[in-house]
Amino acid sequence: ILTEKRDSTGIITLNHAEKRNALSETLIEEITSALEGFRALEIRAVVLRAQPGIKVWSAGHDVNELPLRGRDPLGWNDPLRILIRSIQEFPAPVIGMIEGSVWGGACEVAMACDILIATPDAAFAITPAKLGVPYNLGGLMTLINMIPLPIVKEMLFTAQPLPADQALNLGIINYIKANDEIESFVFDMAQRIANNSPLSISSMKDSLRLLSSAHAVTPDLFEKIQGMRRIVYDSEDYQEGIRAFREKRKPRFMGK
Ligand code: YXS
Repeated sequence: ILTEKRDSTGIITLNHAEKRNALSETLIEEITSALEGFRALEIRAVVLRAQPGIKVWSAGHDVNELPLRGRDPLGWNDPLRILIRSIQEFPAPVIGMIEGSVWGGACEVAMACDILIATPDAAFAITPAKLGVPYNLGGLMTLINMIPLPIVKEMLFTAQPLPADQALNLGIINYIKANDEIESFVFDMAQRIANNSPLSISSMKDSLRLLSSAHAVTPDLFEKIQGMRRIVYDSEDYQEGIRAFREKRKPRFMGK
């Protein structure tokens, strides 16, 4: 990643284009430690972006780091989960500046941002079904807090990209701006945020996080869901999804 401080705004630029900014443990650790550094500097707005003009904002979880059979690929301490929480718990607003396509877990990273501004070519594809991955409860919570349920279902079940104009119509992203306008638009908004009360904003951001995740899940319900998910990540289909990705071929899911 590249990091930059511009007045009270901190900028994180994903910078591993040769691997399409796949969210490896290393890349995620760089992002989370940059956020920790920004917290110490009392940064008042963060911009999370990729290199200008990029075709793929992020290809999502690094598939080569997905555990093979028998382990939850999206457990509490897995890097992607740590990244999502570090964005959601950062005391200042995080603006996702999206150019290009966003895949898999990177869609959830985008949806964990507080405000999303995208270029017309941006698109969002949530792809666990393409790999045979059972998305986790917290991750689904992030998605349904940002996306209307019928659209979340369409995105999860088809694994097809949702284009920026459709995302704007649905209120998933705040603005679409042309490539040559988006940077100044995003930084102007970051500056407006930085000029307001950081204490007020931080308390409201965290209150909204707590309110939006306040869903009663009984122990039975939780264990039922975990049991269902375990059947999936223990399945042949889960292994087939990862194998197919590595062999650069279409997966053949047999439902077992
Ligand atoms: O073959 P080399 O070594 O050059 O590397 C290739 C790809 O293997 C690598 N790469 C990735 N490596 C690990 N994890 C990834 N997700 C990943 N994506 C790409 O980057 C190099 C260039 O990739 P290539 O040749 O395919 O680039 P392209 O421009 O032709 O196509 C760009 C994409 C993004 C359309 C294509 O790379 C792609 O479809 N990537 C996978 C997108 C995806 O399905 N992501 C979901 C990952 S799983 C996840 O996020 C969650 C666990 S979940 O499944 O629950 O959503």
